[in-house]
Amino acid sequence: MSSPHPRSLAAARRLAAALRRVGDSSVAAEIARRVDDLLVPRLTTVEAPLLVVLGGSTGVGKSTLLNSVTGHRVSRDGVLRPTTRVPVLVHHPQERSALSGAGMPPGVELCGDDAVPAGLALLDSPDLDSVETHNREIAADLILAADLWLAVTSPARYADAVPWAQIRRAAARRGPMAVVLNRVSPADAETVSAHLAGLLAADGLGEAPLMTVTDQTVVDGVLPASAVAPLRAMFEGLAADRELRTTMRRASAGGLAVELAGQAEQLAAGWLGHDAASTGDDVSEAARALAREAGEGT
Ligand SMILES: Nc1nc2c(ncn2[C@@H]2O[C@H](COP(=O)(O)OP(=O)(O)OP(=O)(O)O)[C@@H](O)[C@H]2O)c(=O)[nH]1
Ligand SMILES: [Mg+2]
Repeated sequence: MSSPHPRSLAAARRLAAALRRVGDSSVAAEIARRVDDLLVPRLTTVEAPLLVVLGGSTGVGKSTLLNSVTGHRVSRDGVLRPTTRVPVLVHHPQERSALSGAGMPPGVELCGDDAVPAGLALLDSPDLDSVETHNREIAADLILAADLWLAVTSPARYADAVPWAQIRRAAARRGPMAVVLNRVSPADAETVSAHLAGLLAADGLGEAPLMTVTDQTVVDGVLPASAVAPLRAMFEGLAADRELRTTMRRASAGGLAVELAGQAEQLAAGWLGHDAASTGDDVSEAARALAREAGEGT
């Protein structure tokens, strides 16, 4: 068993307590909730199933990819946009209890499926740039909760401002990330993939692995197994490597700690010179302590 991280854990709890003392700030309460529900479990359950989130614009084929990886329709795909309304978390049936208390985002529909390798939980998200307010509201929690963010995009969408902003947000949270260029025609695959790789590198994201899935006929919601073989191989590789998963979950926790500490500091900075200044000092000090512990290797 890997040990928990007593100093980061204590710093996280101290920040949540300082935020709760603030009183009637809904932003402070929201950050405290995320510390308690998303960060603390990541610090205490490093060996829980790795949360892999498929994120991206509506219609890029997230649900179809997930269904294709399992080989059957687990998450509803469709032509009506947006199709996925609630995050669907697909996991190995024997790991359901390991998911409780492991920092999964709120409001997910759990679905056990033998085709998901143990050690991973795959989350099909609603489109995160949605016209639907509710979808946009859960987007932030999903980005924060992901142990591995799979940014799914397509030749039609990858250069658009909104999906790109989402890739940047996920990168800013400093957790492990990979990019899937989906639905690309075999003839264009090389050119489009090189262009996307160039854009990622220009944004400092050149280290994120980039995978290409070519456009093929969908039958009963599923692409041919060969189309998603690289994705499936990545999942199986992660499932087989417990040490790598633990390292990724630690990296995810570290990135999340720095992100939430930054949000808390920003909030406290707004109180300087006001009545809440001394409460703000507590929050700010607790946030800096958490960022320091996280920076020293969660
Ligand atoms: N021809 C073809 N159609 C695809 C492919 N991938 C997805 N589709 C179709 O595109 C439509 C949208 O796919 P979904 O998987 O529902 O997309 P999504 O990203 O989950 O969309 P939301 O849930 O709305 O966010 C469906 O009708 C799919 O059958 C592909 O590789 N080739
Ligand atoms: Mg979907």
